[in-house]
Amino acid sequence: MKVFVLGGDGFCGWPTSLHLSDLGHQITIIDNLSRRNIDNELEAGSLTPIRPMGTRLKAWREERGRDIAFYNLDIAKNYHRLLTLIQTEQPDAVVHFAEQRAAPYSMKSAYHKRYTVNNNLNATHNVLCAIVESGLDIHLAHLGTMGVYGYGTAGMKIPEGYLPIEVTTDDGDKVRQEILYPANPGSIYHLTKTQDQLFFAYYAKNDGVRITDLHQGIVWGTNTRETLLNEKLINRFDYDGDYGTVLNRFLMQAAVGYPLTVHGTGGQTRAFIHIQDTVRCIQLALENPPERGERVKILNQMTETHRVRDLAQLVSEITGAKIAFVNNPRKEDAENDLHVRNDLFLDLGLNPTTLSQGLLGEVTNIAKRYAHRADLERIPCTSVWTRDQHAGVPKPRMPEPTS
Ligand code: NAD
Ligand code: USQ
Repeated sequence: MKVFVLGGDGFCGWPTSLHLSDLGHQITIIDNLSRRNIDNELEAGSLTPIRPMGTRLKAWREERGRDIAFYNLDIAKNYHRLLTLIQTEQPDAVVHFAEQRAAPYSMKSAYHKRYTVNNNLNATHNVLCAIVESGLDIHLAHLGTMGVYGYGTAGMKIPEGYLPIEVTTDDGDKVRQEILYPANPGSIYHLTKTQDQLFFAYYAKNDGVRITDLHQGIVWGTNTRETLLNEKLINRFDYDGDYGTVLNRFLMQAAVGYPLTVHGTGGQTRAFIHIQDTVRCIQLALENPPERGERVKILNQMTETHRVRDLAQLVSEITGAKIAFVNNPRKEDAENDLHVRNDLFLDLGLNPTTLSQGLLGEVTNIAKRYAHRADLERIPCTSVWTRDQHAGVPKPRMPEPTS
């Protein structure tokens, strides 16, 4: 298969590109390197020493004898370059990772909200428009988020995208339907993903575009079988207050002796998936596309759910790290239960990597190994959700590092 990987320099996109290339697919990465520029803006960086794209691709060629093409372009802005690439290369599938993906970054200021909306919505819409304009029957696989659902239910498991409902007509008849699960975003970033869903529903209905939307949980871990082949292929590991996600942050904090920063009571329950399973899920999604004219295929790409304070406890038990309960900089429920269906991927053969299998290795092989690269000043989450917080009341209380 010829596959375009949009956002192929990122945390999920890079290991996915290698995995698909290793399976024999012909890969083209398109990425404007905006994530690396945001690192410059935030004066932060990956805990792991990620190499420039040219070095990465050369190392992959040396390891596996396979070429991956790379184009540096902004898919939210350079529509005609994107269209021309699609027309000339004629990919069978496009995997779309190319969005601003951090909730805290999206809430930092009006600039960051507007950037996230402009970037993410235009990126997604340009891809859809270009697929239609090319006239090709391309399968689009998009990385969405569990956060489109919000994180609670009325006591049922969150279904895979669609909610069965029954309405009573004016004549008293009962009509059954399936509708998109009601969107309930918790940040401007998550909001863009809920809007993406409407683009997809429309283009599937109007133009018969074959679309898979993968509602992914929080990805943890760093490396995959392919990125482990050579240190020059290493994947990124974000730990800063904007881009670091909770479990990887806890692992890194434990490694540098920084108390684990649990927001509020840590009662937030979230869905998780290991990066190795992410790349396998993308493979499975590409191997099982929807039919032309079918509604958007939505799969929940997660393998387990955990409460944040339980994760902190687990990491603390493994490492001896202290736990600090800090003021929550976000506007979110203090406590929630989360039950999610993920039967579709399990039925396709996903064999999940569980926290219990992978956690210790991640602490030792990555967090401790690269701890010397950490900048502890980048750890606190300084992005806040509301105007009152922006006005300075109350400011998040951050723990003092212990070493
Ligand atoms: P990332 O920021 O590491 O990677 C995104 C990549 O897209 C970056 O390399 C960036 O430079 C590129 N990009 C962004 N805007 C672009 C544009 N306009 N044109 C070209 N390239 C652009 O993020 P990630 O963690 O790899 O996430 C990838 C996708 O998966 C995102 O859409 C995210 O919403 C989704 N997702 C991620 C997680 C997670 O925990 N990391 C969880 C659920 C869903
Ligand atoms: N949290 C802490 N301490 C920290 C960091 C986070 O307690 O140091 C808490 C947050 O308050 C939140 C939870 O942990 O309740 C998750 O935060 P996160 O930063 O790990 O994840 P989130 O902001 O939801 O975003 C991440 C990815 C995003 C993806 C999403 C999937 O950055 O791209 O869409 O996970 S999901 O959470 O399922 O919506």
